[in-house]
Amino acid sequence: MISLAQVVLLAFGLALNKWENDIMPTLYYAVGACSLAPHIALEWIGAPYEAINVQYGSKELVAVNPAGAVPTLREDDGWLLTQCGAILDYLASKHPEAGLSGGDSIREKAEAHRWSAFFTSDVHASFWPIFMPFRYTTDTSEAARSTVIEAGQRLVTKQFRILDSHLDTRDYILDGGRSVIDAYSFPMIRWAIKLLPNGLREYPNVRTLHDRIAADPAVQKVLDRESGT
Ligand SMILES: N[C@@H](CCC(=O)N[C@@H](CS)C(=O)NCC(=O)O)C(=O)O
Repeated sequence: MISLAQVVLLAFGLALNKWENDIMPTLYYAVGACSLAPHIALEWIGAPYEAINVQYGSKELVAVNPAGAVPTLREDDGWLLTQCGAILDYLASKHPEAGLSGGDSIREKAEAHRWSAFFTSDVHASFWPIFMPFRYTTDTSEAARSTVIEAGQRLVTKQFRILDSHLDTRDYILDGGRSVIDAYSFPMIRWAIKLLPNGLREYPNVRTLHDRIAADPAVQKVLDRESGT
């Protein structure tokens, strides 16, 4: 038999949950950055949100994220969340009705974490030497810079081979269908198109995923907003 205290606690929990779900988020993003992923996720979700274009390390950004990096998410009550993977996971959990988590079973959740970690730690990290070669060598010569960039390209290539092979039998990265993890892949696939010597030529499945995501009107809307058109 359920007690009155339990009923009150349950009602309180439900009210808290509803309140947490109803408050509006603000995304701090930079053009062309990995913040494009939560920007797309927010658009897919379709609930009200605000998106603010910021410069890396700006006063406005450092006020919400001491690292001066994007993405940063701020909820209306002042709660802040950084780290792209955490933000995507949070948004998918906050809006189960959008069906972007990739599934709720223990294994489906583990797969989502696995691929989120892959993009954060393996793919994103492989691009760093290409974006900021001067952080990876104390040699200031042009030759050293080119060598670091080439090393980064090799690292990215290794990760894209893994992704392309995974997509051989799938339309989306997670078996549960389109998810925030596809959104996570999108900015990185765009970087690869620009920064790998052969673009996506050796990764036809990644190209197909890219084209599928890029054709989505919600994604086009976000890209237009980010490019200021
Ligand atoms: N581990 C962080 C990395 C965030 C990050 O470094 N974002 C880049 C843009 S893709 C950035 O803001 N860079 C600015 C800087 O490093 O100064 C995450 O996954 O959110």
